[in-house]
Amino acid sequence: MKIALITGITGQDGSYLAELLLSKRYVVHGLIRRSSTFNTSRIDHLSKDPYGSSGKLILHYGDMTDGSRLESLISEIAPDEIYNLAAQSHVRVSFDEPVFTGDVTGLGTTKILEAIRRAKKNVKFYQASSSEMFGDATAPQSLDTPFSPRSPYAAAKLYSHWVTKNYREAYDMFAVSGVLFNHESPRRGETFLTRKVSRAVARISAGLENELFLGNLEAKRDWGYAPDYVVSMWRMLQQDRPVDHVIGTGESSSVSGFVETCFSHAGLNHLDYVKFDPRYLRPTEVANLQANNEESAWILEMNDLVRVGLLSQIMVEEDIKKLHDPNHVDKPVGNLWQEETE
Ligand code: NAP
Ligand code: G4F
Repeated sequence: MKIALITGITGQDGSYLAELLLSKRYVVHGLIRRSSTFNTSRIDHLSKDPYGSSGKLILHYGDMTDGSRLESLISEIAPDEIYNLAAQSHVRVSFDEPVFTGDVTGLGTTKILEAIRRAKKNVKFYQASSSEMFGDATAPQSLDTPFSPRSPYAAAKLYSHWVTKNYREAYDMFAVSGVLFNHESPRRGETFLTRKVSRAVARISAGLENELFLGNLEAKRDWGYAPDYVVSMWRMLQQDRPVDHVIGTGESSSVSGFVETCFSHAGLNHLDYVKFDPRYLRPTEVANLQANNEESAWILEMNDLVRVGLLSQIMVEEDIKKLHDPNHVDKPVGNLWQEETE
C-alpha cells in the first residue's frame, strides 16, 4: 500500500484527492488544524469507506506555520507522496491578511521541502501552484508566460512555485508544481464566486433570499471541475520524471456569464437579483485567466473534462439538494473520475 500525506485535506481539493487515493487503496494521512468548531465536514463521509477499498484515512493535528510539527510528522509517517494543498487560498482575503498569507501559502511550502530534505527519504512532492501567478499577462497563459502576481496570495504562491523548482534542481528531489487554473465543485468554499452564486440561486429559488451582492462582473476565468484536477495531481506524481504542468480547460468565461447561466438553471433572470457591492472589489484585479495547455493536455484527456456549462448545472443542483438535506455530499462525476476510481 502506498502512503500519502495531504496538507489541506479539509479543503475542496483535499477532500476529492483523499477520496481518489482511498479508492486506489492508499493509506492517506491528512493534516488538519485544531478549530473550536468542526472543520471536517468535507471528509467525514470518507470514514465510511465509500469505495470499499479498505484504504485508511488517518488525521493529524498540525499547522503550516509550525515547521517542527511538519518535520516530525513527515519523519513519523514516511510518506511516498506529499500533496501540499494547504493555503490561505482566498485572493481578496490576502489583501487583508498579507503577512499571514505569506507565512502559510509561501513559507509553509519551504517548511515541508526542508522536512523532506532532512528526512533523506525518496518522497514525491506536489505543490498546488496557481494561475493567479500570471496576473494580467496576456491570455492564454502557459509555462512560457512571464509571471506577474497581482495579490499577496499570488506573490506567496509564486514564492512556493520557485522554491519547489529550486529544491528539485538543488537536491535532485521529485518536486513538481501543477499551475492550476480555477476549479470548482459543490464542495467549493461558500465565499468563492462560483459557490457564492450557486448557493444564492438555490436559496433564492426556495424563497429564502432575494438579493445577491457581487463585485467585479467583468473578469474572466478558466473554470474547470475540481475532481478532474485532483486526477491531474495524482497523475503528475506517477510520472518517471518531475515535470511542471499547467492545468486548465483552455476556455475562459466572464463572471457575468457564469452568473447568468446559474440563474437560468433555476429558471430565474439574474438581473432581478444581482446587486453591486464595492466591498467585493480587489485593490488589484486579474482580468483574464485562460490556460494554454497544449504541452500539458496529455496529463488530462481534454475531451473528457467537465466544462463550465455542466459545472454550473451540477453546482446549482447540488446546492438545491443541500437545502433539503444539509448532510448531503455530492458524488464526483465525469469520465476522468470514473476511469481513475473504477
Ligand atoms: P481551500 O478549499 O481553501 O482549502 C485550503 C486548505 O488549507 C483547507 O484544508 C484549510 O484548512 C487548509 N489550511 C489553511 N491554512 C492552513 C494552515 N495554516 N495550516 C494547515 N492547513 C491550513 O482550497 P482548495 O480550493 O481546495 O485549493 C487547494 C490548493 O490549491 C490551495 O493551495 C489553493 O491555493 C490551490 N489552488 C486552488 C485553485 C482553485 O481554483 N481551487 C486554483 C489554483 C490553486 P481549514 O479547512 O481548516 O480552513
Ligand atoms: O472565486 P474567486 O474569489 O476566485 P479567484 O480570485 O479567481 O481565485 C481562485 O482561483 C485561483 C486560480 O486562478 C486560485 F489560486 C485561488 O486560490 C482561488 O481558488 O473570484 C473569481 C472572480 C474574481 O475576478 C473576483 O473579483 O470573481 C470576481 N468576483 C466578483 N464578485 C467575486 C465576487 N469573487 C468573490 N469571491 N466574491 C464576490 O462577491
